[in-house]
Amino acid sequence: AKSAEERIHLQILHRRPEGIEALIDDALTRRPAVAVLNEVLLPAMKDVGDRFGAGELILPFVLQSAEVMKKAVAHLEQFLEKKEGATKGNVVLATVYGDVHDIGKNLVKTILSNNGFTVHDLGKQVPVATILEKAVQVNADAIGLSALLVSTSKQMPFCVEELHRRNLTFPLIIGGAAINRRFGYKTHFAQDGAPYAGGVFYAKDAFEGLEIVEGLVD
Ligand code: B1M
Repeated sequence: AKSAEERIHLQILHRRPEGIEALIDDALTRRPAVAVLNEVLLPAMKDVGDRFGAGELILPFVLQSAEVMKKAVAHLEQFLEKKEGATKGNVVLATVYGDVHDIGKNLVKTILSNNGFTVHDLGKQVPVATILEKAVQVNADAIGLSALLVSTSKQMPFCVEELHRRNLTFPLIIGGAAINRRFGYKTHFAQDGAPYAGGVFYAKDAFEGLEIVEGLVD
């Protein structure tokens, strides 16, 4: 018989939400919630992406897999470690303009809020102007942006340009499948060649995002 872990993987891949909660509970008897996330749910979603990339899956199927993934994460959330107490800081979070991918962004939100941060989640497809307005309004400790498409990742240097132009210094954390550390390094510099005063930090996953924010408010 297949393990609950294998069945979770297959249910995400085959777009079947039924009973995914019970399978997660089963997996939780063998590994902590964070391992269920990192070792079971994220690899399943990666498998979906790889198969879509290889032309094996059509887009509506990917969307349905994403819904199963969301259901799974929503159930898992209560088991992920939570730190109670006063807020450690304020983070404005968004998926960039033109980009509808929000699973990664939502995970970052979960991890940050579970660890004591107040997250102002602006949702997806958010224009830079809206992001900066919110950051000013709440006096954010950091801005977090997610981009999954190569085309929309250009919003990140654009955001840096706007921050720089307005003399704002909010640290900027960027993540998402479309970008990498090298992109983060390049994004640190405004068009006039000056490094952005607030700093640009690349986060490869939600936990690295948390580490960065914790470092910033220390
Ligand atoms: Co789309 N999609 N998609 N898609 N999709 C990708 C990104 C793609 C790589 C698939 C592929 O071709 N293999 C490809 C991008 C190619 C490229 O630009 N290089 C792609 C494409 C092409 C598209 C469309 C253009 C398809 C089309 O219409 N022809 C279209 C674009 C729509 C748009 O945005 N304008 C599209 C649409 C969709 C769906 C709507 C069907 C659905 C999204 C549903 C949703 O999010 N609500 C979808 C999905 C699900 C995917 C894949 C399969 C999975 C993405 C995902 O959720 N991963 C994806 C394949 C892939 O990524 N390899 C793909 C799980 C998630 C937890 O990971 O978001 O990377 P991720 O987040 C991680 C880290 O990156 C990091 O932490 C997270 C947790 O560890 N992180 C941060 C992310 N943001 C962070 C921010 C931080 C810190 C860390 O600080 C602030």
